[in-house]
Amino acid sequence: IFTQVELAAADPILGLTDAFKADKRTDKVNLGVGIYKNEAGLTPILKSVKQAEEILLATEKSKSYLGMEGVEAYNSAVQGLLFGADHEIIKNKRALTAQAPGGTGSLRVAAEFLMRNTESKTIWVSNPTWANHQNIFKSAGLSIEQYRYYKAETHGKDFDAMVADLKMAKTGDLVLLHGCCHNPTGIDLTEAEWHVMAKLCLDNGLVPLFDFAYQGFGTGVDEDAQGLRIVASQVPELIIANSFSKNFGLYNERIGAVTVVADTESNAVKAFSQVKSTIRGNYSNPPAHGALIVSTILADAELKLLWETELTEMRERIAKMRTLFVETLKSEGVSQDFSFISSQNGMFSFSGLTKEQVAQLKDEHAVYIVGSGRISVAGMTKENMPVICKAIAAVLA
Ligand code: PLP
Ligand code: TYF
Repeated sequence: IFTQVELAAADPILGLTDAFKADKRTDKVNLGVGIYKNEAGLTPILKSVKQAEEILLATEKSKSYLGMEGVEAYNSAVQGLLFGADHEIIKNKRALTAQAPGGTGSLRVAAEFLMRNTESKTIWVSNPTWANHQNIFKSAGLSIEQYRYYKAETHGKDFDAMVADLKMAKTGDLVLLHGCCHNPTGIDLTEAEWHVMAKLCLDNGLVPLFDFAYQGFGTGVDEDAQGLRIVASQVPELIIANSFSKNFGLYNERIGAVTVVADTESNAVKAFSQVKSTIRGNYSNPPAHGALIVSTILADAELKLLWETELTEMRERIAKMRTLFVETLKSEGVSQDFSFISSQNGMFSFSGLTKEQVAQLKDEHAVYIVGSGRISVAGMTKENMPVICKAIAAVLA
């Protein structure tokens, strides 16, 4: 049977890591995959996470199965981070949350639940969007449409085009919205634009599906939830898939959650029963460790403060690298204006480099970035910056 199987194309992002690992050059730099590195170029375990793990090691009594929805304390802590404590949605029990394996697993569960149980079978995603979105949604059977988002000429957003395209969406269609730190562009909606988006969804019966993978990497934990909270205050039904891979550095623990917000408590209960059924048919119940780490940290005032401090450190280091990147490009003789990079949010900078230039960076300079021109600023350090900028200057010359 396997003779007929076609070899899969390499993943546009993870395939780069494979190529990078196989590269024998010693001055190579990987700015492809979105993984946070500190000034020493390492991805260490957060201190808050280590301390939570010490507590767990001392107190955990059983490795028995979790329920399909995962750790209860974790799921309510997630709602607190998303909406803010005491939010109307929480008080009225309109939201129910299920722990899931990472943002990817959460998106997949959400998509499959929607596909099987609702009339929402088309999802609108931004052009461009995270390379895995189409893969996840197609696997669940959803049809995909794109809305315009990015304007190459200005290195900015084309909000009018976004609105114009979404006006063509039909009642019940899903709209994928990046909660903050849009991947790959780093360009987010403004407060006023979120209000327009909320009204558009409300007026046209569109259902927002939030992908929230970078809470705390933009401006702050609460600040980054602004868009979600604006939309949730006006649109009665929505879904959120969030991830703690980046903001807790829990990449390989695979920890995230899918949250369903309904107009009433009883509708939330019905929808959630089907979310659980979807989980049962996929992996039955989630692994516990990542959720216990997050809930231990969020339940302890001191640990929570330590986590917030560590998250701020990561965010501020990336911001510094953005500034240094723009400055170093200039000092390496690049005449094009790259100042737009300083105003982008999150881990990535959307450089505007062409496919050919990206290939040249890799082949001639061992600098790896994604084919779209997306550069992981989170992988830059003072040490590798000159190498990176010299290479970019060379391909732009
Ligand atoms: N969504 C976006 C936009 C992402 O960039 C990522 C990871 O890079 C994810 C979701 C999912 O992350 P994970 O499955 O590792 O939690
Ligand atoms: O860099 C990115 O955009 C992501 C990172 O299981 C990633 O693709 C890597 C592995 C994974 C999920 C996300």
